[in-house]
Amino acid sequence: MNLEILLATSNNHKLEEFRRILAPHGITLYGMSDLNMPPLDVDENGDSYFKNAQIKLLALRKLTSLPILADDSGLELEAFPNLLGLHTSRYASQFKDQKEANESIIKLYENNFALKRDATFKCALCFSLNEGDLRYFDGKMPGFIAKNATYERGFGYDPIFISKEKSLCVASLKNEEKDAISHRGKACKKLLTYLKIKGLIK
Ligand code: ITT
Repeated sequence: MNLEILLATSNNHKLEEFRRILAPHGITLYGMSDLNMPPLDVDENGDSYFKNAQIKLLALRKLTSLPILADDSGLELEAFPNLLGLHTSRYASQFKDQKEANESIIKLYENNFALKRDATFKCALCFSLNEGDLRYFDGKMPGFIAKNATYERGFGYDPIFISKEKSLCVASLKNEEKDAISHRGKACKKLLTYLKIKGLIK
């Protein structure tokens, strides 16, 4: 039994993570370029991660009859509640590259020992089997902002995020270790349970 799904994202790191999480369950995930679709061009102006995931998904719903999955995710900083969150990817776009964005976050905490370093990665998934069908799943990963960045694996803000569960930087975890505890991995677990109940995967 094989289920084919189109992933509504322009972020290849997300595509890679979803593929490694979903492939063992008999799911073939297509990126938009696999279907010769141009990159997503949508205004992510929803007031929640779920709404933004839905916006990405609905931009493609009329273009394919395949089931579609969309992810909206972000990093929330307890000490700076309005800085990232829904604007997480926009925040990085004002810097030369992601590394510079990561360093800017580390600097926020330097010399300010009173600031709480608590942070949470959040992921909202929107899934549509066909037109008219929309389901939502979410996951989160609690942790802390690191004092120094670690560049080994992962992407985005992984190098500056310490997982509470593992007490290690997420960028130093093996792929399967990240997927077992990550916001995306946890949301995918809920999606997989739903797909099993629907009889779409074993
Ligand atoms: P799409 O909208 O095309 O899916 P995007 O990268 O813009 O791609 P988001 O709007 O959901 O996606 O932005 C989420 C940002 O949060 C993303 O660009 C990363 O910088 C960061 N992020 C999300 N999940 C992450 C993870 O597992 N590890 C590190 N950073 C992550």
